[in-house]
Amino acid sequence: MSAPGQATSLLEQLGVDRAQLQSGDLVVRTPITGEELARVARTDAAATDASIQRAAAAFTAWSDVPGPHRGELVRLLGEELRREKEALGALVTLEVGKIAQEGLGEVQEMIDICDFAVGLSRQLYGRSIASERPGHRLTETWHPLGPIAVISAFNFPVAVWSWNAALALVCGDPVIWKPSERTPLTALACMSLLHRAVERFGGAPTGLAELVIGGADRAVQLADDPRIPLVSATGSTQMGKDLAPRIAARLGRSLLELGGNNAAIVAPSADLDLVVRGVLFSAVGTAGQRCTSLRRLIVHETIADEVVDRLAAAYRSVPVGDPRDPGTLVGPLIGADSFGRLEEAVADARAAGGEVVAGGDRLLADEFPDAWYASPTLVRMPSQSAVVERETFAPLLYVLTYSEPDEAIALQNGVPQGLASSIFTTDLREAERFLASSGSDCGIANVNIGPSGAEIGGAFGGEKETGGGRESGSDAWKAYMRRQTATVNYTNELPLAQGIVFDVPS
Ligand code: UN1
Repeated sequence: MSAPGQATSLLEQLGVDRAQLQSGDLVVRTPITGEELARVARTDAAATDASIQRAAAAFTAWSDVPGPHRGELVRLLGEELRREKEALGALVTLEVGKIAQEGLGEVQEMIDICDFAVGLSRQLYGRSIASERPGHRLTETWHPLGPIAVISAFNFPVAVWSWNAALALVCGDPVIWKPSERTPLTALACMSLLHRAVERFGGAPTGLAELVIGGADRAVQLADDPRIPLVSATGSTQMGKDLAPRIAARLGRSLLELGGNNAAIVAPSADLDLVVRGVLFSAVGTAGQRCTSLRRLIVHETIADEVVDRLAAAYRSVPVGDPRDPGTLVGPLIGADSFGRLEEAVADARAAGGEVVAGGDRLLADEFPDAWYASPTLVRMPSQSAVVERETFAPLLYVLTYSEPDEAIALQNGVPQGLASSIFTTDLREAERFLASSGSDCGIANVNIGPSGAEIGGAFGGEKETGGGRESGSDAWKAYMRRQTATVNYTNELPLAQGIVFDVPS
């Protein structure tokens, strides 16, 4: 079936109204062939304002629903996702060009976070704190926060929404979602599945989940609106730098998950079979378009030639092509711009003394003249020059060498971003040194796996220009709630804290 025909039938199966796909001003194309899939309407400023208004009204009702009942809605969403895993995964493949396995994996991430959130809905634990005053009780309670804006990127078009939405919904918060302009179809499909869950749930307020389709102007509108206490934004560092000051200017909260420039250190004791497999998945998987993709390999000088030779052989044999074909491991880049940035980075790397060991070319241009397939690219660099310090969202891996462990850690930390990192070693001391406070400065630090492909159970995010936010598992839910400290006096005395005496003379 043609890509447009396939998209139409998947969207129908997923319950998206045909009328939403035909007459809009936003043309959606598949990166697989460049063909048009649909025309979707953008949400204008007035309609966005109405969405925020509905979400604010929904908050009043939803925040009163007990947490475990809110969890029931997310449980039903998880069921809908399980039922439509294949269809939604295939739509992810069509809309962003991920291989079938990774499209399915992304939907599995959604199912996993729903399960996590259902459990969480009964565990929004506060604390009981020892009071310094006799007859007093001090507690901490987590209350719902308000409508949350979620701004997501093309590369994980559905999972990132679900990390935020599943947590926000159990925390008592409505969600206003602005997906990437490149991925409105998977967003419409998610809204339809959530709608099915809402119907089965019965009695959820209108405005609990809103969708805003648009570009940077809509993101700015959400960032500026004081009715939205938290804006959770995933995308480039530049996007974060544009939005964060606006949110801060109204003293709103932001949760930022921005660029990464993720490295793996390969120590002399490393198991090189693991290295080759781990590096391939992290560096060429998802065509290098994960924020956690491996971009820098820091190899001990004594094994650098061997590692590069083995990787170069593997790089040359990675099947690049139509991501719907089961044998394909690398699909297309999202668009021409991405390929342009890859070319530019390769040219800059060459100018800085880099040697292109594999890749760097456009592939399949005859078969798919309107799509952008790149050969996985491996470049040996003499040093960590400016081009290595910037994130290029493509299957481009720089190889650097080191001689002393401290030098490897300094290189790993010597970039502006701080998302994910890893070390391949069988030496316990080296591994622990990497994980210690003086080791990796990233939000994610792995041993004997690459930097990408995190599970939902851990907190996800990073430091420095990555923005500092944490989404998904662990206690990331606390960002979606407000903390209230309560002191209760159950005596007929009034002792003051800090022992202050404040007696009115009688
Ligand atoms: C992203 O690229 O924005 O850890 C998210 C990973 C995935 C999520 C990536 N679980 O690679």
